[in-house]
Amino acid sequence: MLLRIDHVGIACHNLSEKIEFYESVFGLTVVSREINEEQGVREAMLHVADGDQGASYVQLLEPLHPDTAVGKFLAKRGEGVHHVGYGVTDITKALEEISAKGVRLVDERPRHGSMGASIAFLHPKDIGGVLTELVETSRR
Ligand code: V0V
Ligand code: CO
Repeated sequence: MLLRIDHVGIACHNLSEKIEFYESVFGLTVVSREINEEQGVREAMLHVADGDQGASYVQLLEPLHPDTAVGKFLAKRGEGVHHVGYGVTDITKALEEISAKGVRLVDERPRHGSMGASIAFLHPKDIGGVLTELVETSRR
């Protein structure tokens, strides 16, 4: 069901500073920078590698407001890994299958994600404390 790791989402206070850090330490390149109002984030995707099943990225996330998913996470835990995003072929089918196994879905239906992808989150409390995202890419 899971094709690859699409991205690792990392919460930070200052997106521009964190981008510079990843560029200078790892030599990564920003391939997309977006504001997603629905998710309450300003985010950047930095390309890591290409594989048979598609590319993988680091996603840096800065909250638009304190009262957002990432804002609350930063207040509680500070900067660090926020979620793991896995590539799937058919996100609607994957959500049905996962839900049938008793895992709580944060999103019953896919939402709008970075670079035109369809995304949906699974509840961290049902995945051993890891906020998990499914990603169906459009064209990457
Ligand atoms: C919260 N919790 C987490 C967590 N966030 N555990 C692991 N990883 C995280 N990232 C825990 C938290 O410590 C609490 O546990 C419990 O869940 C409830 O948290 P809360 O602070 O009361 O917050 P809630 O319940 O209001 O919201 C938690 C959920 C929320 C997961 C439902 O963060 C959410 O809807 N996330 C999905 C949307 C999202 O994260 N968007 C930003 C990325 P204790 O302390 O009670 O034990 S957008 C993105 O990735 C995009 C656009 C993309 O990839 O394209
Ligand atoms: Co993400």
